[in-house]
Amino acid sequence: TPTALPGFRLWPGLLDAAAQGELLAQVQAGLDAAPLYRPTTPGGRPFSVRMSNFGAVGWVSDRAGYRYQPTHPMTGAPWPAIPAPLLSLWDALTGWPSPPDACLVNLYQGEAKMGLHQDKDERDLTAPVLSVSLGDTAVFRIGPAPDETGKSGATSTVRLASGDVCALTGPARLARHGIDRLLAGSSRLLPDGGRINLTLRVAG
Ligand code: MD3
Ligand code: FE
Repeated sequence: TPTALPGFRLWPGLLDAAAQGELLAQVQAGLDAAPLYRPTTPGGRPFSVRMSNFGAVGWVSDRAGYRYQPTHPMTGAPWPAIPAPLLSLWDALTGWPSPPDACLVNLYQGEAKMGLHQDKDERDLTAPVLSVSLGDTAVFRIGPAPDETGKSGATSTVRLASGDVCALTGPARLARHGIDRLLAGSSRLLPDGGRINLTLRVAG
């Protein structure tokens, strides 16, 4: 189980309904300036998740590969600022000495999912990642990083509900993880249903 995965910490329901609503309003305002779009893999396949970013740099994927860049790939504009409540959470929960410079926004609707992967595109892989979930509950899958021989350990699942916050530090930072599916209709936070995940990183 993930409790046996050192460096994975989960705070279930850390954000109450009021805090979720305030954060969502700030996220929606940011998305007005930096619209969600559907990236493609380097191989040209569209993601089922729609994405945008806040912060000095944002994670993008296209035929040229995965990278962090300072502008929105469709509008060319700089990404909006990271909402203040997220920066406060980062300080309170991670204790990391520098602030995050990237906040990836993932929107899951319907059958959207994210395959097992590792996050390796950030400059400093010792810095934590902090994730905040809003909307429908997701089935999150996580397992240890592959060992020296390339062998991967068993994965297990954890439900991530609206208002849950999790941190990935130390050995969990390179864990394999993904989103299997949503539990449709489990939250009424998003007007059109679905789930928004916000991940804070030190990327640049
Ligand atoms: C474990 N997002 O954006 S959040 C991603 O729900 C990503 O949208 C998922 O995987 C989502 O890269 C999972 C929880 C999470 C985020 C980052 C991690 C778990 C992580 C980085 C390393 C290990
Ligand atoms: Fe990830």
